[in-house]
Amino acid sequence: MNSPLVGIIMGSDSDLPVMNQAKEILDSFGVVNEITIVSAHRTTKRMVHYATTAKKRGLEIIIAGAGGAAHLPGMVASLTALPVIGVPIKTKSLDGLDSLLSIAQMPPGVPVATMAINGARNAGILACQILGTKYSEIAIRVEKYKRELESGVLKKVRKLEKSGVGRYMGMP
Ligand code: RP5
Repeated sequence: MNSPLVGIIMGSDSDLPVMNQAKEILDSFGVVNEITIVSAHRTTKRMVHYATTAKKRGLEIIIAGAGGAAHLPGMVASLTALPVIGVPIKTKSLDGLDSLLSIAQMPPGVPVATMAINGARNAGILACQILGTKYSEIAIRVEKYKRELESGVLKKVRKLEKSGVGRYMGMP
């Protein structure tokens, strides 16, 4: 079996329903990945070990999701030269704005490519786009995905223009 190219990590198992969307995208693009829990605050030594050994283990991109005081993506980015894609997880108290700002507002020199709140699906797609610059077979799958997105919308355009708003929306 090929070793994983993308590592998906998250601060808690409560992040899993969102972060699994990144895995689903990577699986559908045929990108070998691994997924696990690494908490910046509760398992700090594990985080340091994961980030500092990631490249040696063959990972090329890390997708990191966290909520609240979401330090995982930034701290991992500080420990590795691999690109880190951050996913702010929606929180109960502040709707994920806390997570978004914690991940996006990185100091100069330590970037994290920050997705939208709960944007794990886009994290998976962005990882494939980055890998596509090196692996042509992944780039071809990304291009096909984009064409499918376009044709899905164009189908709706034709239906809307043909049927009008009322019928399109199923109004009586
Ligand atoms: C963060 O705290 C995790 O990423 C999670 O989003 C949040 C809450 O964690 P749990 O209390 O659900 O384990 O570290």
